[in-house]
Amino acid sequence: MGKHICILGGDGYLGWPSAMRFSALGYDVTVVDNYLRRELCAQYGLDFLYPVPRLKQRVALWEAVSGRRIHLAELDLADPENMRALFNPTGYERLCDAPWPGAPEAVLHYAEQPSAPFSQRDYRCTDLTLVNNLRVTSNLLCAVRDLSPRSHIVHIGTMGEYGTPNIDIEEGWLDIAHKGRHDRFLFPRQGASVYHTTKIMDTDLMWFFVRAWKLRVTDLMQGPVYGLETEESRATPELRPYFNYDDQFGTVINRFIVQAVAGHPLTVYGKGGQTRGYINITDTLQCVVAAVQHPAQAGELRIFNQITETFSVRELARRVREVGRKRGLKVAIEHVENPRTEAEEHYYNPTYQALRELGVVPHPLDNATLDSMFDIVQGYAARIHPEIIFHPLQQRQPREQD
Ligand code: USQ
Repeated sequence: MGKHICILGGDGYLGWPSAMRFSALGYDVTVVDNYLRRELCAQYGLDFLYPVPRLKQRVALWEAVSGRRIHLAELDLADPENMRALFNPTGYERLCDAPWPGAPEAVLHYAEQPSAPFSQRDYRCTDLTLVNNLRVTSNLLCAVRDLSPRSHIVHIGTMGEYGTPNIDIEEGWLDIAHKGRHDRFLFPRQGASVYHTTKIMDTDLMWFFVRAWKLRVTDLMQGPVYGLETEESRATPELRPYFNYDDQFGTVINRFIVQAVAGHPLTVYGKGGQTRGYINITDTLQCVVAAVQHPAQAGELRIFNQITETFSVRELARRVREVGRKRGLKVAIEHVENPRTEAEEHYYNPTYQALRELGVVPHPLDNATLDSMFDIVQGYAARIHPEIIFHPLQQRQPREQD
């Protein structure tokens, strides 16, 4: 097999930066996307902070700045025939209009609806999230089993699969002693949203396929990501990943910076003791490269916790306020009623060593990083729509009755 990597969900916040990174490293990269997230954002009026060209243009721009070609297929992977065509030379050549680069060494799977609040906004959003996420994962597993069993699947999972248990969180697995006997199981999972629950189901499905057909799979349990610039996007702003700051698709650090720039109070949900593991987008790229370059064995479901450090949202708000104030902005913090169902004060102590052992060098969040994010976001201040920053009434929580 050559160094071909297929990136499912290649238009996304992480998909496109990953495509450029692997291309820069000399891989033959194929990106696949049906623009689901873009279309959902357009349909619900959730504009990106800045315009982001569609993949065809980005692929051409990347070729112009790097001299390297990324192959593109615009198609819906929830259709099993589309997924299967990607792993077949004739199907691939028809879809990508490019010669078959050989079976992929790795398939990076980002092709899922990624938002927790969106997944339970109403019954249609729940249906879309469940059907899309589970079908794409299942289609991928079947296609790899049947057509490309040596390809290494690297799936983006989430730390939210574990929830916030009152014990330390291990990297995916837990050794249990019960009535004098011992065994090893997946670490107990308890998602706080429909979206997180689809990721738990993905893990179960992948574990079954690994046991039954000896596939090789890495599941990366990632925390909320922040940032909007990677080494490759510095060539031109049109290569930046898209950036949401709304309360459906925006992640919290990105949102707080936009709020500070817009003069909107930083929206800490509830008490603000919710603690998560955070990671810079550039560290995410290091992690996925490390996972691909050190593949799982046949018959192994390998799970890594992909975070750099932990913060409560209260602490994050204070960090963003401090940097914003140094820049002369008036930044306030407001504890708003929590639109989510989650513990607001809890124990949180995850392990996250395995990726470091593979050579990942973490970059903790510092004021310089926040400052560089402010620099970019302030350039687009005129494009911020305050009305999409916080709209709790649009959301429907599971505890409500019809
Ligand atoms: N939060 C606030 N104020 C806000 C937005 C969020 O206090 O304005 C809080 C949330 O209630 C939550 C925490 O900040 O406790 C993180 O929220 P988030 O929106 O940044 O992240 P989340 O919804 O958990 O989801 C994001 C990505 C998802 C990924 C997940 C990793 O959208 O795709 O899987 O981060 S994790 O959180 O570890 O599950």
